[in-house]
Amino acid sequence: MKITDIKIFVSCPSRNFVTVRIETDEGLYGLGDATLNGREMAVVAYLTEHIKPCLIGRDAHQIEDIWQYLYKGAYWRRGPITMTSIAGIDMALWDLKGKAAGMPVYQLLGGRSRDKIKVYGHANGQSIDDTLNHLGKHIEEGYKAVRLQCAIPGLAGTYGILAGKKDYYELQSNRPLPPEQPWDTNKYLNFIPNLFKAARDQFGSEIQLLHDVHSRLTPIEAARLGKELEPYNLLFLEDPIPAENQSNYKHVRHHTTTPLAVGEVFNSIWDAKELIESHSIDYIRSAVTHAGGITAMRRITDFASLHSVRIAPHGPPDISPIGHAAHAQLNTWAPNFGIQEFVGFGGKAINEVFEYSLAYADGHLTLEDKPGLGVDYDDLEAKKYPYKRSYLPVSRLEDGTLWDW
Ligand code: GCO
Ligand code: MG
Repeated sequence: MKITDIKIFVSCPSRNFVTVRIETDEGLYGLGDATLNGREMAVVAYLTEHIKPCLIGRDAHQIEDIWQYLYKGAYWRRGPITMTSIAGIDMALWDLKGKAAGMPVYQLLGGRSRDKIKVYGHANGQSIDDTLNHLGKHIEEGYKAVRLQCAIPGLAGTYGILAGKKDYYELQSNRPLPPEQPWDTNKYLNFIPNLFKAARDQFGSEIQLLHDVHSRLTPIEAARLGKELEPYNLLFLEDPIPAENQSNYKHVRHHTTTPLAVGEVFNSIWDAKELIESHSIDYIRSAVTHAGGITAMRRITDFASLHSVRIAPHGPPDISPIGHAAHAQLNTWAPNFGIQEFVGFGGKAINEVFEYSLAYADGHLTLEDKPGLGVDYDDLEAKKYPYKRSYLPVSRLEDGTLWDW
């Protein structure tokens, strides 16, 4: 099965998505997600200029060799642009192999380990009451696990909180430059335990709760937060500190029994190696789309399982339905699957452009058995939704100092 063409599409049916379509001489095509939020066009350039010309004419069945060729053969290894580009190609090749075999990708990985995929949703609000109302709605919809984020009193704007039902992405549509948000660690640390205390007081101990720090703390501050949240029994505390310094997680770990999760910005197994080997974390949150595809995530998953670490793949709205489908395939197989982040697919336009065989019910996703990833992409329909330049916000302290993500 020879690769005859590789098409790269960018569209914005509510969010920017980069979609890879590998075409073959057997008439089959494979689809992959290569979306990197805020850096979409850099990935498009890498795919168009540096990957596509090298792959035309190769055997699409040689997934491993193509992965090694693009990773080891590049000389300049790793990095988000390279690894997201490799991910788009790798996913499309797995999709193709599944279609050629007439089997869903999870069968090729080793078969089904579970019937359905447990997910966690997001409850946000401008106040504790607001956030708890949103949590209540999730519980009514059957969610067994929910992430809680709340606007921090005294801070004008908090990331991850929908202000008047708009997020940072929509807010910047008339001014496509990185928005800026204030940050104050003291206000944050003083407030967050109250949110979780109120949630447990109102909803009891059954519902699993999570929280995302977005890497804003130092190790000792994260240790304090972890300790203060212990009475509220979190499923995990996500990205408490930046992870360039993997050994920093040991400090957090040694001070608290709150489980820790990290990895959404990682782009290779090397970013997580020490964290996993030293058992400094409980969940690895790398995404198929950003960590080099299914081939790479299968390795990360196996490596993590040796150290009692479970996978909890990053599942934000800025990963396309193709990336979510790849996660569903991986999660159906992975013996050490933990939980999948899932906030739904942003509306009508997405469903006109993408087809996917995933359905939410009662706190879980179920995957319909279809060959490959079980997805499709309508490139003509997608033309109605052209790319819009857009950025994630940056954080600054009150005095103007640029702060960590
Ligand atoms: C999450 C994330 C997202 C990211 C976003 C970046 O846990 O879902 O932290 O909110 O910030 O996906 O592109
Ligand atoms: Mg996160």
